[in-house]
Formats: sequence, structure tokens, C-alpha cells
Amino acid sequence: MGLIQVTLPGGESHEVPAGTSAGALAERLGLDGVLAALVDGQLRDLRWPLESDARVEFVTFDDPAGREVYWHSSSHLMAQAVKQLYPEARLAIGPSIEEGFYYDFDIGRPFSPEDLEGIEARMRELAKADQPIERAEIPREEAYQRFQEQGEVYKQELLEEIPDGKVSFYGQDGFADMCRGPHLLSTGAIRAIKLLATSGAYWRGDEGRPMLQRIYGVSYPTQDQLDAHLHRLEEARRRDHRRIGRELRLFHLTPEVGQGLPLWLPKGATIRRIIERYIVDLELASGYDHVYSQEIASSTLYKMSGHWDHYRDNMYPAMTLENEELVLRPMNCPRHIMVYMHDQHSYRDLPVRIAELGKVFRYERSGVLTGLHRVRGMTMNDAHVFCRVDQIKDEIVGVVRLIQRVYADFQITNGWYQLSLRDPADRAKFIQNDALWDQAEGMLRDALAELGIAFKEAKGEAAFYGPKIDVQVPTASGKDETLSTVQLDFLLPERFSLEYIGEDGRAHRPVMIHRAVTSTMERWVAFLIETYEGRFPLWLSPEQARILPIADRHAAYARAVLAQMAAAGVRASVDGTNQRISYKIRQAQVEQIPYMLIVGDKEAASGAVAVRSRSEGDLGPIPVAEFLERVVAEVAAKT
Ligand code: TSB
Ligand code: ZN
Repeated sequence: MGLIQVTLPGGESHEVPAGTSAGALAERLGLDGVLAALVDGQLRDLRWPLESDARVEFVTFDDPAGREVYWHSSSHLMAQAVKQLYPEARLAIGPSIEEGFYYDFDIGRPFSPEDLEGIEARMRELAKADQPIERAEIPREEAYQRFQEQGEVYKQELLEEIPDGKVSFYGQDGFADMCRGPHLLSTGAIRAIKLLATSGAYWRGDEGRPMLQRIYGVSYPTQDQLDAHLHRLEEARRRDHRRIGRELRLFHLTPEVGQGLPLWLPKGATIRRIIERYIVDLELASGYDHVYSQEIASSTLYKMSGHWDHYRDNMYPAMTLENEELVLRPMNCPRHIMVYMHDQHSYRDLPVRIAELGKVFRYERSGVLTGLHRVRGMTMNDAHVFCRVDQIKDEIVGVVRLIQRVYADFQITNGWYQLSLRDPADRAKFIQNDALWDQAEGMLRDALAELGIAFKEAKGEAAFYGPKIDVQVPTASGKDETLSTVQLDFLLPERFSLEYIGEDGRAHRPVMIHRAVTSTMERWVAFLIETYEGRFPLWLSPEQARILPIADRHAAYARAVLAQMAAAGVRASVDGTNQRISYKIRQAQVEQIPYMLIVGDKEAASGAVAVRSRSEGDLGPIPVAEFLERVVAEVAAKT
């Protein structure tokens, strides 16, 4: 038998007999935890025989490719368990996903939690039996016959799409599934298993086809890793703004109103109003002019701006009324451009900063809608800065400083910066003008350097009209989303022929900076809910204090205290129910109310309240006036 040359990633090479399996090689090299191998760039089973000279790279569970193999084999193990327990179940497909795996079964009814427990237990037994997983190639005809005999109609349909020739099967202990692979060497490698959820899923995602039952699961080489994963899921659930928003009655999403069109309930609306007042005041103090413009308008502007050509996929369809074609605006920019164009501008007036809490509508696909994080109707903290080229850097630095100031006030510490660039190959998404793009991208890079901010670059993430500096933050589900954005745009001023009169008395073209600091109210509040886990700091709490009378006879005093609170601008309420005081306290705790003010005979007699703070516990009786001072100071400090 001949020898072949195997080259490892470090450049190190080995001579082995031709036909040596990738797994045998890993063993010879004393490698641990190897799950599969990349042979000349192709992911292969460890049984793969190395027949000629090759580059070989081993993958473990730490590599995405390794996890893919691991979870894919786990989905087969689940299918094996389901077929043993429910022979009538028909198999559809079972891939690995980003975090785990699923398999779709046709069983004519939903799986119950007990079913899942039973399947999970059977999977553990099958894994323990450590059955070898083997690959076989079968002529297509034979495979078809086999599926026909077994009544596997979905597999038959899949097979019909595969060209003639042979198909590969992977099998263990009498169970076999048509699959390209690769897979683990044996079921014993799957050590810790958890089935997480089940849901209905149409075959091929098509509402006209049968409803299948999908089971989601996850598996790990060790119990500790699985425990850590389950802990992460629990954390995500705990912080999930959709759950907290429901429990604290902040907002409501319902199909009767429309997908992605949230209702702000009174408490959520209060939080939003505080943020809106805060940011508008800050902008007015920072040289912005606030305007109002309509959210519905003639499509003309959006045709001029390029939205029609580059952004229409994200727009609600146009409607026609008396020969006018109208659109719901997806962006505010063209309106602010019209505000700019309303006046003549001289170089001395610039920069002109036009701001608006502008409502926009975007057609986000139903699959990506997520609570308040991603909606279809939203109110943006938007502004457009019109300036001279020599002012660009200062303006960008100014906006980033404003962002930093706001993040400090909201105690947001986990944001990171992304420089979002065009993808020169994507000619449909971006307005074409290489010279202007290069200039704008270079300027944003310079501004970040001047600010001394570390950043990551992301190709293809720019707006259609220009590159952006985006502040990315992680959501509870672990995904990163853009919160704030600063966008440099040479192209819209060009399309609208914007002008200002320069020092030389001639017309010049200004530049535009698009920016959103507190994102949209929807996403900002979603992020805050998750950051604070529903425990809003005092200045943002919809209800800052709740007055809890111990008995009915204290109700009048409670109302008098409430009046004092209202007069001092403190948001408070009285719990006038006839529940016991311990119950009232628990209720206020569940609702994350920062201060509980308990009032009984002693407090009523002395003009005091017995204060229980959410963060500091029992503070004892405090005169009402003194408590108010404390609250006012705490609100001002935004702590
Ligand atoms: C900043 N024309 C610019 C504007 O002048 C613009 O619209 N930029 S944007 O498209 O990037 O949107 C600004 C911000 O809105 C984003 O950074 C993001 O934080 C937020 N946002 C975007 N889409 C959604 C959505 N579907 N739901 C909630 N917030 C969103
Ligand atoms: Zn804009």
C-alpha cells in the first residue's frame, strides 16, 4: 500500500498509508475532542478514508463546523427515538441550527411535554448504547422503494428532487436516514441532551401543505456545557422585554391592530414621554431646530431621493387618491430636505440641524418582527444636519459626543461601534458613485480615529445613500442590534441640488448627516427594559412611589400625601384596595415600584411616610417634605 502526505494547518506534514481514516490520523496525533475533519476544505466524517495527498484540519465542538455535525447527529438520534416510540410518525427534515437542532415529524397531533420527556429519555439510552453511525450509498431507485415501503412520503418528495445516481444514508442500530452528512462516529459522543420546545411547522413552510410537529433540542459534550446553555436561555427569558413589557403593562401587540404596530399602554407611554422630553430638550440646547412633518406624502419626493429605487422593498405599497400617489414614509430625510430648501442659506448659517420625533413605517418581514425591537410603525429620534464640507468632522464628533452623553445618562455600557460600509458589488442596494462613497467612508474613519474609538467594519451594512457609524448593542436573545446611528451623505444633497451661498458669493453644495441618538422610541425602550430588567431608574419609572394605607381609616391621609406628591411632580398612586398590607407590598415589589410609602396612625399623626426603597429596603418614617427632596434630587441625578 502506498504512502500519502497529509498536511496540517500549521504546515506540519505526516506520511500515512493511503486509506487511513481521518479519525485514525487524529488518534495517531493524540488529538482530543475531534468530531470531524476538513479534508481539502470539505467537511468529512472521521471514517473518511484519506486516499491521496491532502490538507487536513480537524474540527472540535469549539468550531462552528464541529457543532453543526454534533447537532445534526443529535437530530438523527431524536428521529431514531421518535420512530421507536411512535412508529407511525413520518419523518420530514432535521437540520442543525444556530444553537441546537430540530426535526419535523408528521404525527397528526402535537407532542405533549410528557412526550418530550419520553423522547429525551430514549435519546439518552440510545446515546449510552454508543452505536456506531455508518454511512452507506444506495442507488436512488432502491432508496425510493425503501421509502415507499416505509410510507415515508416526505422523504419520497425530497428524493424526487435529487438527480439520478446514488444517495447517501446514515444509520445507527437499524435506523437510517437519507442525509448528506457528515456525522459523528457514534451516538456515544452525544453526552448531554435537552429537548426544549415543540411547535407546529408547515411542511416546506407552505400553509397549503400538512402541519408538522417540530421538536427543538440542544446537546453538548458535557453536562456543564448544557447547564450553562440552559442558564443562558433562562437569563434571556428573564430579560426578554416582551415578557417584562407584558407583565409591567408597558405595551401591547395584537393582530387586531396589525403586526409590528405596538400600542403604548399608559405606563409605557409615560416612559416614552420622559425620554422624548429629555432628548428634545437636550437637542434644543445643542443647536437643533425641531420641526413637525407628515407621515404620509406624495411619492414624488421618495422618487427623487432614491428611496423608490433602493428602498421600495421596505415600504408599504403606495395608494392613489385624486391622481396623487401617496406613500407612508419609511424615512424622514426628504421632508427635512424640503425644510432646508424652504429658505436660502448662506455659509454663515451652517450647520443647520433639523430634528423631529418622526413617525415612519417600514415593511419589515413578519419573520423578523420582534416585540418593540423591530416593528413596522416607529417614532425615530431623527435629525439631519446640513453643513459645509469643512464642518463635517466637527459635526460628526459632536453627534458622537451627544451619543456618549446620552448613554451615560441612561447608564448604557455595553454598546460597541461599527463602521458600516457599502458593498461595491451590490449595485442594486447602494446609489452608485464610487468617488463620493470613498470620500464619505474615509471621513467617518477619520472621525472615529480622532475620537479614539475602537470599531469593527461591516461591509454591505451602509444606508443606500451613505456609510454609517452605528452603535451596536446586544439584545436579551444574544443578537446585536443597531441602536444609535450617524450617517454621512453626499448623495441626497446631489439629488435634490441643495445649495448654500459661499463666502465667494457663489452657490455650493452642502453635505448631510443623518443621525438617530435614541434610535426609535420602540427600540430604545425595548433595549432599556432588557438592560434594567424592568427595574427602571427613578427618573424613568412610570410610577415612582406607591402610597399604601394600612387600613381604611388612613385613606384620607394617603390622598393628602398623594396631592403633595403630584404638586412636586412625583408620579405616585394610592393602593386603595382592601388587601392586607403585606399583599400590597408584594404587589408593589412585583411591579418594581421604586418607593413604597406605608401610612398608618403614627405617620398620619406626624405628617410622615414609612419608606421602603426598592434598592435599600426599609428606611423608616420620613417627613413627607424630606422624602420629596430626596426624590427630586435622585431624579435630577438620574440614578
Ligand atoms: C437616522 N434616515 C436615517 C435617519 O436620518 C435612518 O432612517 N436611518 S436608519 O434606517 O438606520 O434608522 C435609524 C434607527 O432606527 C436605526 O439605527 C435603528 O436603531 C432604528 N430602527 C430601524 N428600523 C427599525 C425597526 N424596524 N424597528 C425599530 N427600530 C428601528
Ligand atoms: Zn435620514
